[in-house]
Amino acid sequence: MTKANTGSQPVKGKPAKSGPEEVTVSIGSGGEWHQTATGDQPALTTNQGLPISDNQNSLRTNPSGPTLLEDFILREKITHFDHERIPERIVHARGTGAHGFFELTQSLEQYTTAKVLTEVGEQTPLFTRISTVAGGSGSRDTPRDVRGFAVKFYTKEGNWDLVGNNIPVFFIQDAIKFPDLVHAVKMEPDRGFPQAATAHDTFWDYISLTPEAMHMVMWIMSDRTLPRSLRMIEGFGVHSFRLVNAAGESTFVKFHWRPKLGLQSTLWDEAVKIAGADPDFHRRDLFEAISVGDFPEWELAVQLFSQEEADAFPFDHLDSTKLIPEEWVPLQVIGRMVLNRWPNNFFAETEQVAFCPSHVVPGIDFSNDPLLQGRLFSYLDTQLSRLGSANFHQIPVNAPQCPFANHQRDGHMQMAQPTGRVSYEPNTLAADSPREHSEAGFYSAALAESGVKGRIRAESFADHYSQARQFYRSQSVYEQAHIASALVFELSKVEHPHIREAMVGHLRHIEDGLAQRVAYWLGMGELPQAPTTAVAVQDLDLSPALQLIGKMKSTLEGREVGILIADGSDAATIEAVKEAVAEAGAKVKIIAAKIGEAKLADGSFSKVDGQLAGTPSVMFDAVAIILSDEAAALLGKEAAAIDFVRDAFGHLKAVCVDEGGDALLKTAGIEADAGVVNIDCLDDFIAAAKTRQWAREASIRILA
Ligand code: HDE
Repeated sequence: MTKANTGSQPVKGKPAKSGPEEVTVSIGSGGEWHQTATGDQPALTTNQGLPISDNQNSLRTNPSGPTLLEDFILREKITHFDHERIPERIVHARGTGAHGFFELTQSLEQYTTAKVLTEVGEQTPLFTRISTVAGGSGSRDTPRDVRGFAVKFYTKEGNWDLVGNNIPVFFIQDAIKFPDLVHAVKMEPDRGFPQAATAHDTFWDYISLTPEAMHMVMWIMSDRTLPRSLRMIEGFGVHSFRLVNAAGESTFVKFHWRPKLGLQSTLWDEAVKIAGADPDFHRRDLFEAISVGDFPEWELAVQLFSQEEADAFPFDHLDSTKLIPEEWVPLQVIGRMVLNRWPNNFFAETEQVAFCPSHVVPGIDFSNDPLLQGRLFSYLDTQLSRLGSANFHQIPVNAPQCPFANHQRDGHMQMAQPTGRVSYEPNTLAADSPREHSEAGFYSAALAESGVKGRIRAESFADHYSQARQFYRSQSVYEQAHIASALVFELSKVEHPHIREAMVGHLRHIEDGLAQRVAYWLGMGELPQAPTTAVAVQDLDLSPALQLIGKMKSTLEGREVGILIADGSDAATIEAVKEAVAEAGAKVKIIAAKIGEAKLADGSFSKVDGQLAGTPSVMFDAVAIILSDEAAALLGKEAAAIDFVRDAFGHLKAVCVDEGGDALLKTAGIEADAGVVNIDCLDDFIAAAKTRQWAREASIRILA
């Protein structure tokens, strides 16, 4: 056995080695644990490969003496640690990523040469990162915020990055405004707060002076920004892109990701409480789903349209503050994305993955959307500062998975070792060196461009309110109420009355009723004047596809039901609920005030998965309360239990009760409605659990 340092003196010099190789754990002089490598385990080494004998004590001259500068092992370890962080992304800093594949189900050969969009049945590996926008990398998962939706396809013809969001429009029309927008939304520079929030003066000040943002404002104030799970959000490429076919003809395209599980959001109060209960709610959910093989899946759909069709739209298809309603240009589903592998290492992959909208493949091209044009520059630039080297494409998660070769050389952190004397092209000295490829190579769509140079905003970009109005009016009454409440919440946090007034002025162009609602709850006496508009606001046809509620699926798949029990609960009832829920495709968690096991009425034991205070009902899509009369009386005095049922009810969830459960509901002051189902009608509970109890909302919140 390796000699253990169990005495009171620190090890000085090399310990004598004897006996068989086995792990030895011993306590050193400072009381810390030492683990010594066996023959099967690699030795702990420095970055130069030098085996380390003691990883717990630095080099000193005596027990009370100073640490020696000579301790190169200490210095290497601490220096590396000091440099472990890289600059976080200026926006989208908090993200969650996973590997997967894209499978094409319908060829777009008529429109594009891109193999990833023409080879039906081919699986293209990919890496997807979903993010919040405003918060830092250590912020929470559930603020009210847009979600970034970035996909890197490792195609046979190079990497294609589709860097989108879960909202199909954007705040601004021109990239030159982006730094101002981001400075306005981020924490205010003099005070360093608020973190991950739009509810503050600088954001709304900027927005109130940016009428083109009003359509996006409707989206971000809707429940789209409060996803239940990252598996239940849509993704949009936002801009019009171009597909270019073999004849060189181009067609405009908008990309849409649609979740297999349907859309699902939380309510604001729920999102706030989830943030406290589990700041990693979304990341954990994705991690857990992938680890049990319940792989998240999205359909990829496209909207295709010609220049002539675009010319007939009452807005400009190059304006990213506009969308093309599905009712006008239907979505064609062309494939599916499955996320099936969690990264080996968060930093190496999720943090270092570098997306650039400029990464396209032959057959996919850009449009002249001025927002997209600016993005083509910004992302490469930001990766250089974030990852610190022009060689960031050599990091495994960023490297193409097809052959790639060129004459770019050297640079910070170069990993490749190209051989030979030729590092230029054309050349006569290296016959096998890489050359231009006239067939496989990328060609930009051949477009005639002319004009007078200037800082220009197209007149066709001038209508800032019609689609905002269309969006708001297309929502259900519940969704409209949520938009109004969100605006009241956000603007109530604004300290400057003139900013609130300016915002309500904009709302008047969207819908006077909305402006009135918001003004009322903000305590405004009179409705402020609406700002003048460059063009008249149009009444576009309503688009039900813009509703969130309309896109929710009545399903329990991918969802989770919490069952609150205690000692004395009925075993058969718990079993029946568990079975019915599992059959409907949801996960079940048993919650009790006491962790470990609960002793049920028949003497059997039930495993408890979560402790009541640490596993509130906000973690679930529906709940069941199964309690003995005694337990119901006891829990009636426990705030966490009262909150559990009140929140489940208040968050419009289905609640299943036995007699004891019903008693707890009564103690909590809940008046049962159609979404509160007795255990005898388990089928009704399952049906109710597949959706939210929207009709309940009017009984618990002022919707006017
Ligand atoms: Fe981004 N954006 N963006 N953005 N964006 C970044 O790149 C930028 C925009 C989006 O998971 C940054 O690597 C400009 C629209 C996503 O790593 C940065 C403009 C859309 C992600 C940047 C926009 C997006 C980013 C910060 C206006 C939806 C995260 C770190 C012209 C279509 C990608 C980074 C990931 C990240 C610039 C507008 C989506 C600074 C200049 C519109 C999903 O380069």
